[in-house]
Amino acid sequence: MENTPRHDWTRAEVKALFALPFNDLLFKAHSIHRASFDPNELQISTLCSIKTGACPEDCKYCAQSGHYNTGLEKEKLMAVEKVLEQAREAKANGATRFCMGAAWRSPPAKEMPALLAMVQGVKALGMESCITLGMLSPDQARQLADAGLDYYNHNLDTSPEYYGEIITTRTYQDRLETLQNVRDAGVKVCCGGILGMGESQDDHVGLLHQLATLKPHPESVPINMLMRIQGSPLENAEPVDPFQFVRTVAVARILMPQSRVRLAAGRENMHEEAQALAYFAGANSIFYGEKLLTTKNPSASRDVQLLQRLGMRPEVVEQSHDEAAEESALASALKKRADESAFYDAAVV
Ligand code: SAM
Ligand code: DTB
Ligand code: SF4
Repeated sequence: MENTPRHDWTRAEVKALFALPFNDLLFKAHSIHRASFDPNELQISTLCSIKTGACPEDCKYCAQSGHYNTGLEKEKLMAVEKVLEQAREAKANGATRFCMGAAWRSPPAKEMPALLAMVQGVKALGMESCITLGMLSPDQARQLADAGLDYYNHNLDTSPEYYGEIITTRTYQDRLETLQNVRDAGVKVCCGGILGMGESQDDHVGLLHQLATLKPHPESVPINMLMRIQGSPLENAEPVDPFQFVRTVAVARILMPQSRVRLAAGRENMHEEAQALAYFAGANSIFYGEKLLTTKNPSASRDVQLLQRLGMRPEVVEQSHDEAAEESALASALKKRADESAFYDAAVV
């Protein structure tokens, strides 16, 4: 029963979940998690920055805002074939979803044909496609939907009250309108936020309350830990307590029982124990590959080792016969390590 999505959560209910003792909260979240998902399975996405830097928005956390001197080299929109080359590589490494990100306030009309070709190309590889381009008009959302786009990423980032401390060049309402345009076009929604921007626990309550009262819930909910960017206004922000991060994942899992909750940016600076707790609390999706958009992610070999130690495996996505015949680098590396440890176990017995 607790796994039927609700959209009428009150802020007081969300606050009460955060106030539960840690073990009670994790037990509740994990029980809900198990009822909807295989708890040992992770959805694997790989990111690609298709247009980098010189963004007109002033998001205080971002390496790509043109308002701050973060030392990032700006690049114009990548060629379609270059993007598809990276998608093929991501697929061979084991990603089932390819996420393309552009540093724009909204996509320029003249770039739409190339963007649509990227979405079509990723789909033709048998991968799920996700893209994030800033604000979308209803017409742009429809064009992307017609090209076969599976997910659009557009984060609310924080609570409505704290938003103005972080971004002044657009409003919360602007974000909600794009989310609605994406929904109306029939594209699945990827929407989450960032922890560690100097906000309070009440802002974590406010963010999750907003996400959990969207109807339907976002199918994908990325929870990012701030990657502190030198030269950005948040370069010295206080790190978040890892237990508060895990709590936020657990509350997201309880509020949105059918959504994929992603342990998104920030794993590079997170202990493996905290990541394992987040998976127990209900996170079941990660970004895989050495780079996020402009910052570091754990190396593939570190992730293979961690997943193997935890007995976790990538989600299997329905594929055509030919595609299924090819095993991804991630699947075979996990299998190889499993064989090696079986050998080791046999040797020490
Ligand atoms: N420009 C588009 C937009 O803002 O919607 C798309 C790209 S933007 C980089 C995508 C998301 O990445 C942001 O909404 C934010 O939540 C997340 N993000 C950006 N910089 C980050 C950082 N330094 N640490 C953690 N998350 C970050
Ligand atoms: C999301 O929530 N996190 C991703 C993706 N959606 C687009 C981006 C993380 C960016 C981290 C900072 C960087 O690499 O520049
Ligand atoms: Fe631009 Fe997106 Fe970065 Fe904000 S988060 S500065 S909109 S790239």
